[in-house]
Amino acid sequence: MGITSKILGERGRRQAKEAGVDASRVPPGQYLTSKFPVLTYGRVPKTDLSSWTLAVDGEVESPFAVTWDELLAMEQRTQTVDIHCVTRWSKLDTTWTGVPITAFMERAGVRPSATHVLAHSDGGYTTNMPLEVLLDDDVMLAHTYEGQPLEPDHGYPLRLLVPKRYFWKSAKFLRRLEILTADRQGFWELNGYHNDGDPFKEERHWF
Ligand SMILES: Nc1nc2c(c(=O)[nH]1)N[C@H]1C(S)=C(S)[C@@H](COP(=O)(O)O)O[C@H]1N2
Ligand SMILES: [Mo]
Repeated sequence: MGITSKILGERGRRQAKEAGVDASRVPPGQYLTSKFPVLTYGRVPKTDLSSWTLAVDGEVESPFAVTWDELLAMEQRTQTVDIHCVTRWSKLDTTWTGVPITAFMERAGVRPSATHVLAHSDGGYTTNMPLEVLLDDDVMLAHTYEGQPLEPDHGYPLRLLVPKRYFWKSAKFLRRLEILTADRQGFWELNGYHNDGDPFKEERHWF
């Protein structure tokens, strides 16, 4: 852990203590914010729900795509999690509603040879992770934030939510999950961000 992280890490944990929450929830080098900063590379897509689909393909038995109505007819869950951006802000107790990823992936039938996923967004953004990270029980396809549909800037109509990784892995405007037999890096991973991105291990950059 570098000196910057030591100072900022103390800041976030101090903020947590002042707020009366468990300081160990704040990863090293992070500070807490009650704002919701926006980080989008490129433009925010305009989405027509009547033609929108979410596809899963690649190393699965049954590739499929769901329409918006089909997605809303699947199992729904609301959960409250902490999110951590690599630019050092963390936000505690954010509440999201959507489809648990396990419920969605069950229908596809992941082949035993599958190891990784590349998430594809409208506009070309991508991000990768091992299947075991994708299939964690707190990962969801989120369409609602704090009881409201996602704002366009925050990923409308649907984003991946991967609470245990830095927030760049939570692909906004999600359109496709490509299941792979080997790792393939996504947009930020190819541009210097760490492949794994665990905030508690401070896996920010490759260098
Ligand atoms: N499609 C898409 N998803 C994305 C991004 C992006 O540029 N495009 N940025 C990522 C990054 S770097 C972060 S920190 C979060 C930011 O989400 P927010 O704008 O809702 O805070 O979205 C992630 N998902
Ligand atoms: Mo980010």
